[in-house]
Amino acid sequence: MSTIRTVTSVVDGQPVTGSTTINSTNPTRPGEAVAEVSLADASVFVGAAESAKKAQAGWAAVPAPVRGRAIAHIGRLIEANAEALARIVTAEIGKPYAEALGEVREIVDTCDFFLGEGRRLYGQTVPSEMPDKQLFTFRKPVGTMAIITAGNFPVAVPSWYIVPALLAGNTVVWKPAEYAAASAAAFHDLFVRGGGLPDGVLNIVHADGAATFAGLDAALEAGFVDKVGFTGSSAVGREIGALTGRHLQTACLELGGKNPLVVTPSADLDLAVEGALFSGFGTGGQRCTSLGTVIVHADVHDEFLSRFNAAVSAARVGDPTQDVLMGPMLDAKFADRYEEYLDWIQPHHRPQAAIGRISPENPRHGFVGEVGDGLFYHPVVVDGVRRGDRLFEEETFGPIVGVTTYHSLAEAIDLANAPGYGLSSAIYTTDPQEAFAFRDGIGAGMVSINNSTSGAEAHLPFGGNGKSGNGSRQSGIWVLDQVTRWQSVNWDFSGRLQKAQMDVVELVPELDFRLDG
Ligand code: UN1
Repeated sequence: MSTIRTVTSVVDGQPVTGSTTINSTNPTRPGEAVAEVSLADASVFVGAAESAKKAQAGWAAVPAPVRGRAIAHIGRLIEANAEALARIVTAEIGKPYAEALGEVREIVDTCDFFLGEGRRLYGQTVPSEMPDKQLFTFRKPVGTMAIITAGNFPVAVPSWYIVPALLAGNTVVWKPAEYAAASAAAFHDLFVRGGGLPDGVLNIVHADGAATFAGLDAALEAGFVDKVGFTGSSAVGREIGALTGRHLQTACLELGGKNPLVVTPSADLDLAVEGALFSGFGTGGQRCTSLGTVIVHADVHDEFLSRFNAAVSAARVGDPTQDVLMGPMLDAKFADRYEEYLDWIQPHHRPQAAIGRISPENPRHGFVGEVGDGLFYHPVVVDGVRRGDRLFEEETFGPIVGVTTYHSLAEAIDLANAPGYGLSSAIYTTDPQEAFAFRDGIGAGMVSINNSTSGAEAHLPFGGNGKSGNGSRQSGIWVLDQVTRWQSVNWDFSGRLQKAQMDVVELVPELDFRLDG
């Protein structure tokens, strides 16, 4: 029996109670509250941004190697609390425990990567076109960052923003998903304590979408927010992009995906099935990198489908504290929306097995644990999806995978790009020419060859194109361009004004010169 936590916003180191309270519930047993969450209104968000703004100069003045040590300590504290944090994640969003532990590992990996960056944060020395003059570049923190994250990766994805943001000398207001508030509160506690962070450096605000948007708008207007990071749906991403655009800012947007997985005739079919199973149904299909559509060559369609169906039917579904591939939906909101996606199945589609909510009337063979009123759904494979179908064109966050066929690789690439997202993609092939042609033709920011669409490593650029984002990249050295801005410096020590492009010495070439013969 888990304890019910009380979760409030924390602004400038102080708990702030809001005007309404909701429960964050356990999707395995929705009657069970994991946390009582006090939701703040827009003014608390603005206050948090103001407190971050006030704390920023002080934090930036802490030498970068010392901030790197803080990141190192955060990583060690997370590691020491890994099981407890993973248990909260499993209880709150139903992520299978092994995956939840992997998610916590991703925070540690991110800290391990960035702890050394405190001793690098390199700028460049650049030659000048004039004598006695030197050029330099410096990375400067962007200032205060508002980070708004989804709850499907309630602790790993926030760390992708917050670790490099803090390392680079920014302060933060973080708005996590309401249904993952206990995981977020635990993360916040570990970061503040592990990093020895001064008050105001990492503020957390629990609020609903409307209050967050209004608060963000006002905080941008007041000049308290210099950069926004958002992970969530493409629809909300557009709104955030429009809002920040009006303030001449580019948000870091990590949005949805309709991630394709191409199975070529040369593919190792069992490997492709394993990849499709994990990409489609790991995390209940609720990753931004989850598989949308399998695009399988007509010659291997039947064989692939029969092996995929066998794998889906044998997959362990149920209690996320046990060894399962798939637990419940994250939250009732996602279960409701998923039911709408199931309505997109049309007469020309061929669902391969039972669909809908798992219950005594609609049972899943081999279900692990008790279904009760848990938000458990059948994993669904729908053959025969095609262009123009909502199931083919739009993200369907949840355990549903479409299957379609192709005849030439060019057609497969065309189908893979057609929905207009561009986050992740995969091809299963043993032919290097196919692999390279796919890499070249696919619009996605991430390409897997003989691996799942999901499961990116924490130090490679992560991000998408098209409806999946605005081209920003997270993770590794690439995220530094989100959390810092380049400053150019030119230092003239000649003692006179040297004018660029004008006071430049010319060496006179003999361009008419030709060799004899
Ligand atoms: C997300 O769903 O927002 O690559 C992130 C993956 C994970 C991260 C997913 N490492 O699937």
